[in-house]
Amino acid sequence: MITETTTNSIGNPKSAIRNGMWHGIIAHYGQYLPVTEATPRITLHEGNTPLIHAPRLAAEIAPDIELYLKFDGANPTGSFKDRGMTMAVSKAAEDGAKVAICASTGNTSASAAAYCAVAGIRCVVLLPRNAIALGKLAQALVQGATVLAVEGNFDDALRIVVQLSQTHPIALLNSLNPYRLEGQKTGAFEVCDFLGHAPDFHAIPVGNAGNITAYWKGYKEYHAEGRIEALPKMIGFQAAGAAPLVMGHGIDKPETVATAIRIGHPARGEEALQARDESGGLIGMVSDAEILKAQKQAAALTGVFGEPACAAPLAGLAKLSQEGYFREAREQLGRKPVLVSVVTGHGLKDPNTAIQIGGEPIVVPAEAEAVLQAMGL
Ligand code: AN7
Repeated sequence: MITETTTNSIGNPKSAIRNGMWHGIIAHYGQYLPVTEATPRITLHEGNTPLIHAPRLAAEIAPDIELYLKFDGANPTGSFKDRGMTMAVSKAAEDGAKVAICASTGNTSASAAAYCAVAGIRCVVLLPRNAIALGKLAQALVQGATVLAVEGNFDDALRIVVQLSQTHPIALLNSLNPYRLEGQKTGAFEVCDFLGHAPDFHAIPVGNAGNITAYWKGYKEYHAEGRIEALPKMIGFQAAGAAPLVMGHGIDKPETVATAIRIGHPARGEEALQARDESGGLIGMVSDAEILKAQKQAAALTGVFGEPACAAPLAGLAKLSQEGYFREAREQLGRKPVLVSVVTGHGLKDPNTAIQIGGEPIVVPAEAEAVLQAMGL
């Protein structure tokens, strides 16, 4: 539950929730973030996203867990990237940056473009040509970024922006920027604040591996502060065609329908493996067919419409549950383990894939009788 924060010493001490309204993660969690009074607040009031109990989905895919979805697709630009971007762009503005750059499989570029629009910083985004979802491309273009379609994949684009940010006065907004992780760790804080404790397991899609790293950091910080008593096991899932952390080596030509996580050389790979090992969790992989099935199941059984990448951990959970993975935890706890899976991006981002799995509408004449007939009544 969110209550008025009076301990927040950053900026206005009572600025976190004013008149019942949410003012973003820096306002709410500033005491845990590397900001000072001199840091401009570049915000779209991101965060405070719903944690939704999903018993109907759990009954279908993993009946031995208590499943919650953290719907980060409800952020202002439709993905979890906004948590990191409010921090990264605020710090870039504090440093006087005039130009910012990122490589992206889509969501980072949409978020970067939006926050740079707030700050008045020029934004340049490098996207793998013909390999990002339509909604994300539209966002970056409409929000005024310079959009470059690179004739290569995400890993190529990332290599270029890292190089340029090292040789030119250009702020790097990828999750190699430590402020991105600082912002994204607030997702873990929100989960714990809502539940009143940490979940037993935390499931998450893994691409460039920034978010699993950030969540683990957030849980560990809350634990060190004594705000939670136990830590979750971190369960990451990659797409089978883009699963370097499962295979144990980089993938030069990653392929998956979940374009958000079509990444072969994750920048935060080592940290992701560390999060897995420190927490006693795992990183697994699922096929594209499993991803698409889980995406539709999740939307139809929870009302939470996530993009394909978010279905990777859900498809993974179904497999783990069938294999009896949660049995031991259930016996130890004497109850179903609580598992939070992050729905990292909104399903509307990728309408082309959604239409493919959604099926065709039934065409009917404009008559009540025909509608009843189509309904099977
Ligand atoms: C919906 O936008 O990498 O493991 O450039 O958009 O932190 O990379 C997106 C990644 C999961 C994976 N879910 O997170 C980008 C980008 C969604 C995403 C991930 C992404 P990381």
